Amino acid sequence: MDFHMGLTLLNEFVNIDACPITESSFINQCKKRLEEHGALSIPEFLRQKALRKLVEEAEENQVKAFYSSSTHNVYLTPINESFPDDHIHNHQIKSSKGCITTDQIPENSGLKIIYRSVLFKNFLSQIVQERALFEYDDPFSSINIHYADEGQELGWHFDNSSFAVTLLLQKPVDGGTFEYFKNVRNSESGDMGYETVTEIVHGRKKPSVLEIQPGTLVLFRGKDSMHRVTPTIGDLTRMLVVFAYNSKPGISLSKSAQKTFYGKVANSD
Ligand SMILES: O=C(O)CCC(=O)C(=O)O
Ligand SMILES: [Fe+2]
Repeated sequence: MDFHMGLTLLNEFVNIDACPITESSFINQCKKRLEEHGALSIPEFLRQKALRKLVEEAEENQVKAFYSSSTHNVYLTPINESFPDDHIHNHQIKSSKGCITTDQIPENSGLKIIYRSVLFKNFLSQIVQERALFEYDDPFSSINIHYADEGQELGWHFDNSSFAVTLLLQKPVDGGTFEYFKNVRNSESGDMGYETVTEIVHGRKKPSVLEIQPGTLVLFRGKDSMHRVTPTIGDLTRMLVVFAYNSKPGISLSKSAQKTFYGKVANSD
């Protein structure tokens, strides 16, 4: 597909006038904001009509969602017996949500058009400074929709991936707030940030809050920035799309992770 066809197709779903993702001044502005704040939100990224359609699709598919709850530490790593039980490394936190996978999203969905768009991938790769971005090789992990019903939350954690891309479809009546602290640990140097993590987990520090309305695109560096989503309040489900990319082709989520996150494992050779 050439540039103009690609842009015309994307323009059906994305508000290109307000978010000119192929223009270098817009790209540079986004890059700077991500570097400064560790998070970047682009409001009104989705067109109103596209948003309404995607909410409808997500609602229809909610019955297929795999609901799970887990306890984990903030690093999403196993308990380390060499630390005392009360060490922050072993502090257990609760998370729960529903999730549907790429294969459960319609082939003609705007989500697949956006996710696979070369122009969108170029936009992201320039902001996060990767040479190129690739979809997952397994049929589940590239695009997920997360559902958080009343009382469900994501506890404090660091992500395994170096950046995350999300798109909020539906905001609850209250709660469901994305809170974060920039650069709490340094995964490259191995600094675990235990002191700051302890302060945060015990509620002794005031987090930054990302204001997100439905239709907002968010880019986030969650590997070193600790974050959480507060419990949903009220009977309107929080619905959020996660676009996941790799910096190399041919990567699948491990079978054990597929089982944990999706409650199923894809056939593979
Ligand atoms: O729901 C969100 O806004 C963030 C999700 C998140 O942090 C994650 O999936 O790791
Ligand atoms: Fe996260």
